[in-house]
Amino acid sequence: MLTRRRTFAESLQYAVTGVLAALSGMAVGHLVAGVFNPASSPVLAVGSTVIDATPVTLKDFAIEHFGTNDKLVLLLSVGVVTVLLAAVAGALSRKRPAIGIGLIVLLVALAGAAAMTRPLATVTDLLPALSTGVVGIAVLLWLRRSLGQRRREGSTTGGSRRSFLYGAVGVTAGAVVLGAIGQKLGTASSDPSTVALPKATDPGTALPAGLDTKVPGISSFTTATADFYRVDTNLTVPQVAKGSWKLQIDGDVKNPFSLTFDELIKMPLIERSITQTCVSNEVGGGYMGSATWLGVKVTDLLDRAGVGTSADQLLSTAVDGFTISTPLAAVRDGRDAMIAIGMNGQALPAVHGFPARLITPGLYGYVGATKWLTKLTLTTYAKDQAYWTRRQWATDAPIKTSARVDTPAPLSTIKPGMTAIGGVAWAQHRGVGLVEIQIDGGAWQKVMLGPDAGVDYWRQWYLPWNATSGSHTIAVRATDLKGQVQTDVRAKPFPNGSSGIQQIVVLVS
Ligand SMILES: Nc1nc2c(c(=O)[nH]1)N[C@H]1C(S)=C(S)[C@@H](COP(=O)(O)O)O[C@H]1N2
Ligand SMILES: [Mo]
Repeated sequence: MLTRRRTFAESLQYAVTGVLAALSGMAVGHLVAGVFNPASSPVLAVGSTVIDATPVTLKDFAIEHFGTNDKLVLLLSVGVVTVLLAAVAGALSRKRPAIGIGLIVLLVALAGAAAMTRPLATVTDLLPALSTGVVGIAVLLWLRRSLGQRRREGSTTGGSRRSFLYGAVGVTAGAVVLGAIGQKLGTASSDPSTVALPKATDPGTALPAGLDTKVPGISSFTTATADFYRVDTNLTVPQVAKGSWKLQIDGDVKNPFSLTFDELIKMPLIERSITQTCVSNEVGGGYMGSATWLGVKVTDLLDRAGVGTSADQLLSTAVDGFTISTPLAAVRDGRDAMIAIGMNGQALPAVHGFPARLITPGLYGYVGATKWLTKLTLTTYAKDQAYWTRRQWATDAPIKTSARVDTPAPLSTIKPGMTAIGGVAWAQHRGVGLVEIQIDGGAWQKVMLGPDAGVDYWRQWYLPWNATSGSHTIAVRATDLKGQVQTDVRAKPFPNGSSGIQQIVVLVS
């Protein structure tokens, strides 16, 4: 009995050595990646590979388009699985050290392979995985030695138990510090907020004041940059230094060329208010935002390059190899598709694509809003496909007309009496003509519209309402300027955007 208990305690200690070896190895790998390329960090490289490999049809939209929380969940899962494997291997290595070392080698091989199969990987991307391996094995052997020593001396000696404990605490502290330094290095390499931008040569019409103060609870007319939704496939935000960045224009063009950031911002600049929407936005959802964008017209660049006759697709590539395909006809039909460098009066923040991104009014982000843009290629749909269209999302994806209730909040309880029902409606590039609401299944009634900032921008709306006690359902629908009412047919985001009418329930008491 006593020996069995002792065996268990020993296995536990060996499990701890396995976990500590894995953690310290990963921390050093993260540090090395912070110096060379943050995305090659073992956990991140494995996580990104998992994202790309997950079949679209098996996933909910939230997993397909990684929002910030989903990324955290994914990283934690990769971490937990690694720690569990390391604990098991550590425990097994009590009798057979080869098992512990074998597992570390296997994990390192996986992380290395993941890093090397990332788009644009270079040989230096192997360094984090290699250092993870070297440090992991060294720590494993070192901790084993202190355990082995202890056993020879008899486990009752407090001195050796203490030395193992100190070793373990030291390794943990070292791992935390090195990992944190790696994280800091990986995110601090460029600071967009210090970039000064020129004024627009064509500022468009100034944005009128919205209903923000008039209707409490309504979405503000301009979405603050800090509140703007973020959707991309990146686990680490690409940190692009504007000094080394270039925008290349190639493919079916007479004069391929490239521009530095300083050359780009010397071109004529337009400023436009545009509402961007993610195809993964559910009816009534928050994957959308409205901002004033500063940038260079895509057609100015295309004119300079001289587009050939074969192209029907503008294929854009991000610095990490991610691609987006945009129908060339849409880009050239007179809408203000632009290479944006500014958002709400400042340089783009890193999460929204610094130093430059594509913005195409009227199209969902996955077919027109490439962040960290570095290349525009004139090509054809027959020849080239992009990240999401290769995964069967629609090639041409205009944003569907829709409306959302912001206030009262769904399922909230409000006081009886005069209040306002309000929200936003959008029909990018067609324009919102009419918004109606329906209370408790009654007649559709016209609401008041907020100021008009052009067809590419959302419209705030509201209706004063005398709320009476009880439970009420409120539905909202928008009609575009051509008189086309939004469809009431329910659709999920895949493959070309959600549809249907939002209906909310509120309790008045
Ligand atoms: N490089 C890159 N650009 C990208 C994406 C991406 O994953 N990588 N996602 C696209 C999608 S699906 C959307 S909806 C918008 C979101 O832009 P935002 O994060 O600035 O709101 O970026 C688009 N551009
Ligand atoms: Mo999206």
